[in-house]
Amino acid sequence: MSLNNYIDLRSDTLTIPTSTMREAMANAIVGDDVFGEDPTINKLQEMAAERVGQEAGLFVSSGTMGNLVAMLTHCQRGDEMIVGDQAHIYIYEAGSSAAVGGIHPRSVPNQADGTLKIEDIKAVIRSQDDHFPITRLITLENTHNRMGGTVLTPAYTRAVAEFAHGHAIKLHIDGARIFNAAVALNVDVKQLTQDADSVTFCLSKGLGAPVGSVLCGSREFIRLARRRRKMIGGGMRQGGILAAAGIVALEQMVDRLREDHANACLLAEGIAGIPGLRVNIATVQSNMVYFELEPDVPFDATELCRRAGQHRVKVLPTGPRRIRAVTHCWVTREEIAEAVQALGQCVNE
Ligand code: TLP
Repeated sequence: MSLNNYIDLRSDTLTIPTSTMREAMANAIVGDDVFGEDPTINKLQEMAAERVGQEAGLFVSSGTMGNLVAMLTHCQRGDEMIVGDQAHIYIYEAGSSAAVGGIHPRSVPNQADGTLKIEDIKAVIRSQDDHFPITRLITLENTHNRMGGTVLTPAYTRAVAEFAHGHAIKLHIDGARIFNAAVALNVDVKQLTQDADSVTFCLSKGLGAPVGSVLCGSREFIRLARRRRKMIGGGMRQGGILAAAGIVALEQMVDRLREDHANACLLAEGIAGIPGLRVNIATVQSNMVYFELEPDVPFDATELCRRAGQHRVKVLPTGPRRIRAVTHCWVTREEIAEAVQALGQCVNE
């Protein structure tokens, strides 16, 4: 089950397509998507929009592209966007809102559960004054990657959407792992997405497809977003080859995310029992486990990851003493037990 003979827990982006996906890809009926004529892409876009309770969808190459196209569609140059200070959009997307869109990011602190406090959002909304940019957009992230894969609830999402709309501000959700959130909460994913003005989700993370994300929103929003996607070179041509795997991902890979979450719990419990490692179990709500080296461990996260590699386990340093492990469909329960054992050995070598 492992990837290239490793128990590779660095990310769920490392998942490779299943044999059903490869078969669907080989048999996909394709056309030119820039003409709107790829039937497989069209089918995926309709399925995706229906699943998340939005009117229309747009296939994009990545979560990063989906977020950028959303920001470009909601905002004009010089507008401001409110974003969590630990958000993927803010930290890991090469400053695209500013670099490509001329959009000014205004960060507010992410809470330990991944939320933004509504009072913090309220405090940074700009008043009407020629000195200020115009606050146009709020972005949320669900699940929240850097806060530990934490899950935002339907009630919280609805509250932020109502607040945003009350101030004539749009809400975008970076839902790279929104299906993990839905499965963790045992709710229909619509409850996490239908109140937003746009949402992106990734097919190529825990859902296992090789490439692609879908941006969803109203019909008019997606019409405008298509133009922004074109502008940044994202026309998908015969991308139905990829969309075919995305359809399988939506049909077959969502419910099984439960296994990844159970494995993440098992991993976290195992790590909690290793002297020298510290893990905050409360944040382990989906398929991620972040853990830290205790202060008395005489080496850093990079060294721990190097040692783990020698035991056929790959984990990712995300800070000087912070490490991330992500469970996914190519890691079995037995391999989780093996990984815990290996990590224990690494700390004591
Ligand atoms: N995250 C990747 C890395 O970029 C950190 C990972 O391994 O977790 N939103 C969120 C919340 C994400 O975690 C990611 C990818 C993206 C967007 C971007 O998706 P891609 O990689 O498809 O551009």
